[in-house]
Amino acid sequence: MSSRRGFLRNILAGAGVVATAKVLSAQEMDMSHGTQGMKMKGMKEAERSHLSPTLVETPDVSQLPWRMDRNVKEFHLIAEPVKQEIFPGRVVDLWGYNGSAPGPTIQVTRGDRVRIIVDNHLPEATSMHWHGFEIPNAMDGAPGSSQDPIPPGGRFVYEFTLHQEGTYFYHSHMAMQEMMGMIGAFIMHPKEPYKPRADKDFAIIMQEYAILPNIEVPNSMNMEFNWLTFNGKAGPATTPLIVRHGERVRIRLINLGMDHHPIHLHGHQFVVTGTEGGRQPESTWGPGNTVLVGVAQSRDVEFVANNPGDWMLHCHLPHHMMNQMSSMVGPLSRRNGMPAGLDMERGMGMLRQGSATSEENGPSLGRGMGVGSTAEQAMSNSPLKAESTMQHQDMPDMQHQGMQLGKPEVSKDANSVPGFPQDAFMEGPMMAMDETVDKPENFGLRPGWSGFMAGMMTFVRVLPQDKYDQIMELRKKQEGKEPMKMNMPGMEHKHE
Ligand SMILES: [Cu+2]
Repeated sequence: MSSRRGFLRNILAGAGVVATAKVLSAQEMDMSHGTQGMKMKGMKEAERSHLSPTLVETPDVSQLPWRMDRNVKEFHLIAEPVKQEIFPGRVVDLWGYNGSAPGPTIQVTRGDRVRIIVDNHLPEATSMHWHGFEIPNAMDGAPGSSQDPIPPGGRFVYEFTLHQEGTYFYHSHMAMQEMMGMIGAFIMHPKEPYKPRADKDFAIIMQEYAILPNIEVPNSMNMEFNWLTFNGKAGPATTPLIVRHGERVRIRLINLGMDHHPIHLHGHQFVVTGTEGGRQPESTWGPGNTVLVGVAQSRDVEFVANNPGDWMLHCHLPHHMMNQMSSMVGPLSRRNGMPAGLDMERGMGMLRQGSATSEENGPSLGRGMGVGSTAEQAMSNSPLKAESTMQHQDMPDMQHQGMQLGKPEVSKDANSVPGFPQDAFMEGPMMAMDETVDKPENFGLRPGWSGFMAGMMTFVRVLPQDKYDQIMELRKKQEGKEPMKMNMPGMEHKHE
């Protein structure tokens, strides 16, 4: 998020009017890292007025600041490897932008002239595509056709004028890099807010990863996934959306991955007001509570938060409501483990070491279904003993993650019931980690809530004024200690 003022100066010095379809080598760039944030101009004044659209919050993801260069809004994105904690204790190696995956959110207004300096700090070439933008072909970021890929250490400066409005995004146009996390939201605001004006506006990017417990690198070639994230976090590490009772809320859902996600909201009907193509005519707004967000699509939903309470917002694919699913089934739910038959690596095609495209791992990875594979742990499939299943010593893996280790309630004859267990040991009290994921936005949730939140799950918390104020107060206090990611200097969100 630093502004790298040194080389911005370089760029700007010779720039004047920038027709900057040029890749710079590392040597041409002054890599001195100025750390002062770019001055936010324009946005604060705009935010003061109710005549302006509400700024979009992206919980758990920062906002990308900009500087004005005469009439051009200048942004700076750095494609780079990142270490990201997607879940308490689970730090993984992703590729993203400016320190996170998804990368920081860009917000502009229709009509803006925008310059985006993209530096490639990856060990291989990349490209930056502006998804759905109607801009000159040379700015499209299609590697090999509209431009040369940006080499490692290189830079490409994009510049264009935006005449669209809606929920857009930027992403690497190298397919495997997309699966390492390389996407970010790009919100184009209208000059005047839509009517009725949204009081709260949020964006959530959905991603999925395949990562074995003993490795930190996602397998980008995999076709099944065990970590599902909203804005780079798996539940219960996701940050709830906080709204006041009675407010009009917009949620922008963005999907770029291998799966489609039916996103469901509890307690409210909403209307779909926008797609990746921008605002939809009001005549198309039929009520619903689940919206399918397909790959490469975005969907805006709007509703009046007229029903107080803590409402789940989640992908409704059952396996997308779980964390590290396959690997936890064994150790957690079966005292004597899962049956041998197919080891998880082969079943899910995950990496032990190296890269998915290496000679050893490459061609058949994720597709091999051979017999005679080993178990993930040496274990047999003996029946569960309902009364003694969840001994703490049976779950060494879980203890360090700060779980509360409660005991699930099961009936005495549970094992005589065909199909048991299903969720008994997959979610519930023993998965709770309220304290570990404690943050202002979780304040006042029902104790033990976190044991039932996983994967692509979060809350829309529709709060009465006093409770809302309490959380905003806590948030302010916390901001004093460590900067909240959604805020930046000069871009305060209104919490009045
Ligand atoms: Cu899903």
